[in-house]
Amino acid sequence: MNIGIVCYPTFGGSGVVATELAKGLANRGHNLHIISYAQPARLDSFRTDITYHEVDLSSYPLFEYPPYDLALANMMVNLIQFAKLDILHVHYAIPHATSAYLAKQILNTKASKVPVITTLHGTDITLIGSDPTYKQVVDFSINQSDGVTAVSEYLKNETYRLFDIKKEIKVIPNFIDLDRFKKSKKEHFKKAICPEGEKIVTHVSNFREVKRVTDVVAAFDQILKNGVQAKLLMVGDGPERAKAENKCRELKMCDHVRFLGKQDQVEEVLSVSDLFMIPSGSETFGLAALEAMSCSVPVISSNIGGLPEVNIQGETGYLCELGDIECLGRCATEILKDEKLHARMAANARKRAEMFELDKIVTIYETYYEEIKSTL
Ligand code: GMT
Repeated sequence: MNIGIVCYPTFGGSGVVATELAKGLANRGHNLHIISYAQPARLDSFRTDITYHEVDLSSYPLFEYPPYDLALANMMVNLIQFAKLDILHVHYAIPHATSAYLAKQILNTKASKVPVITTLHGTDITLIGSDPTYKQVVDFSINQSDGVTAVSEYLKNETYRLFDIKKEIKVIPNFIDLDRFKKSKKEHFKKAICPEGEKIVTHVSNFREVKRVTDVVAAFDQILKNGVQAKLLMVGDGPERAKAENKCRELKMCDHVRFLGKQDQVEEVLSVSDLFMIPSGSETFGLAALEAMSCSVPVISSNIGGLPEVNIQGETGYLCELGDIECLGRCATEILKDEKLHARMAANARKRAEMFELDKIVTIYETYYEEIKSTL
């Protein structure tokens, strides 16, 4: 099949899932076209079976806000016609599903058709998508897609709750490359960070407010106060980083915390980690938790959104109520102090991650493409 994938190019969430899906589909012999406003972070090497198309935003004196949605729709029309796309799969509803609808309308006038599939990822539904500024358009555009998928049961239910969706939403969870995300020996790295053999607690995110990075620092302070020799690795960057840094100054424990910034090879950091902490205020899936689990790292997460579908209470880690720092610190301490418990949870985490294995999930997408194509 010739498959068009539209996504955001950013490091986090939907852009990563879309690009890894494109690679997985290309590995099965499909021809992929990735459309975005910049080269996706995970599209890092040349391949003859994946073509990247950058949406060109011509500037014009009248355009204080250049109309990206229109430029994107125009590119969709061109690719559907000239690259003969069999499927157009858009990731994140805003504005991709809307541009796809417009492209379909234009193609109707040219007696040309392509099925459009929209994958809902998270804030396109739970936050910005349901904001009154966009809600009517998002609702309409999702209903106009030929197929709709969501990355968790939670997100599916939230979409039905927040919008008036007439379509059936299929849950296709996010996935993981088990060969890339596995525990590997990085002893030199561990030794450099923890010369005294301290435990490593890791957090990875884009440091937006929703990630509650100051909760990570506060919970880590509890771990230290509970007598665990440990270091905290904060991976990523974003608007809340300064607050997190201030928090560790305020708690006078900056010597135990390292802010590593954005890291391409996050699996190397996870390989030396003993525990992963993700206390988010909203998370429809929690890909970062799955990446940690795939590297055999137990997870302490908040008990919200799609996280309980990934991190299983008492098996792969623990879940705490939102903002319950005492619980986060206590549960983390329990795992870090008990070697047997840690080993059991680490093994369970990897086993759980195997259920989200890339190839398995790519097959589900492939089958879904065929199913939607056959309904047109
Ligand atoms: O909102 C974000 O953090 C980015 C967002 C995205 O769509 O790019 O992430 C969401 O999608 C990820 C991939 O499906 C999920 O793993 C994240 O849980 C989800 N984030 C939120 O719901 C906050």
